[in-house]
Amino acid sequence: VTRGELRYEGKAKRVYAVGGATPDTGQYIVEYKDDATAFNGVKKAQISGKGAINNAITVAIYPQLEAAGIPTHFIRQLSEREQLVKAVSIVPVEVIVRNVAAGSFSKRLGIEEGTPLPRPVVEYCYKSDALGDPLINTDTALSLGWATEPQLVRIRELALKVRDFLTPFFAQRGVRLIDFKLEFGTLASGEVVLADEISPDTCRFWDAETNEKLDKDRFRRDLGGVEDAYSEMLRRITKN
Ligand code: U5P
Repeated sequence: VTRGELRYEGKAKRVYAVGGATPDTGQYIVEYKDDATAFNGVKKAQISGKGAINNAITVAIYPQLEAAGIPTHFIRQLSEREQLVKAVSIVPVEVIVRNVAAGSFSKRLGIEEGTPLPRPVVEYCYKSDALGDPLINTDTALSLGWATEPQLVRIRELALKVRDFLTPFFAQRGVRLIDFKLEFGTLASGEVVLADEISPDTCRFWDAETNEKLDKDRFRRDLGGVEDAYSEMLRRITKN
């Protein structure tokens, strides 16, 4: 499988059509970059090895989500930085699931970071770099035609199913899953599938013993040890 035309370039990934004489229609190649951004691209850097680590982490997790009954876009790993995925139309909504107050939730509501939430909170943001991913609700997404009502119901159900799988998965590896961001796509049939990565770029991971941050907050908050934290997460995820 070889890369065809570049279809999309985001902050951390590039998406290509499949190239060659007989391109596999309905499939894309996703390439993970080392670029890191925070605060909507205001802060930029390269984190060496990040693309390969995030690809490896996502590749390790996605088949387990599939096995747990969550349909995804993932087909297979192609190389250190590349995956073959089903072509989907991305729903322009970032779905955030929170187990513990942190980040923008703590700031917005004045709740101390680290406060456990008695039940998970699902939030939705409009995926727009220009607008800084503003918080929306499902009525916004419906009214603006970003998804249908059954698709939004399914997205929430799948997001909570991902949370129910990942929370104990990480706990078994000595990691508290504080919160995470998901993206969903639709297939030509309209079926909703999980897309995008699950990695220290898109999740908050705290060490279960020490509460040490093992995620992108090390970059966002200039805590140092970014590469080490990402490698440590890969090690824990692929250990068993
Ligand atoms: N998050 C992303 N991308 C964004 C914004 C947030 O992946 O553009 C993730 C963070 O890594 C965190 C969760 O795990 O969503 C909630 O972030 P925040 O709203 O508290 O900043």
